[in-house]
Amino acid sequence: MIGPDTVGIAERLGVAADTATAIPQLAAETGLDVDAAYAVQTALIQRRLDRGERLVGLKMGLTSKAKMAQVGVDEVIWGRLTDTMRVPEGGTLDVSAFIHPRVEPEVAFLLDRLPEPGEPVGDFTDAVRAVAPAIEVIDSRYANFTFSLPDVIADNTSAAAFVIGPWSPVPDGLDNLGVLLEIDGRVTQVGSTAAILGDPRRALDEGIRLAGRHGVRLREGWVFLAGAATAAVPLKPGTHVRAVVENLGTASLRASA
Ligand code: OOG
Ligand code: MG
Repeated sequence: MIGPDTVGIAERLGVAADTATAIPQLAAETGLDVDAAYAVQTALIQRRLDRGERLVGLKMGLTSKAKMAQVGVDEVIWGRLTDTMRVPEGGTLDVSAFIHPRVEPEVAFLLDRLPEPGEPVGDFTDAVRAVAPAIEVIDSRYANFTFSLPDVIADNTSAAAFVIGPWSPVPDGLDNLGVLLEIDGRVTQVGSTAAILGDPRRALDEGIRLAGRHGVRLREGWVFLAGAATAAVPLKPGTHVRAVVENLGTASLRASA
């Protein structure tokens, strides 16, 4: 039997993103399982690297029950971040470049020296230089923001853009900081970093382990998004979004009108 057409599927997803045009789900039709879906994700990222983008980090997805329930997929997943996805703190995002963008509040880690593959992270503060509040913008390339597990993995876990707020040294009590998402000054989501696998530090262990299975090693200097602590909300044109993490401060962005 011939396997799925990895590059062809990546091209469909890449064009959907480039043209902000939703496509139907494709995993069932093309016979993608989880491993094949990560191969598609690799090809989709290669397409970005081929046009000059740089890998700058890794993001985790579905590390909280709120997120799993929102999208109906209950496995932890990971995707890649490139330099062009980063929006400066307080910057404006051109929402017309996206299909149906959503925002979610996250915690980011700035990676330091990481252990050899297969070895556990010993001291978290050796592996992570700093932490920051963050906003992730996700934009599923699938119609109605609806997908299966292999579909969302192939689509680089809906990654679209991200904002990182100010970096701080790793604070005490990182496993239970309050998290808010505000739109135009109104609180729309409330959570805690405890929602992220019980402790967001666990997201790093999972990222190292799961990405390692596919030959991807996290690098010093990379940004790591641990996953949203709350459900995501639609990003509407002309709005101002803030993610507030207790003791860490705020990440913010403006959606173009
Ligand atoms: C998948 C990406 C999930 C998170 O933080 O849980 C994610 C999606 O919801 O479309 O980024
Ligand atoms: Mg996310």
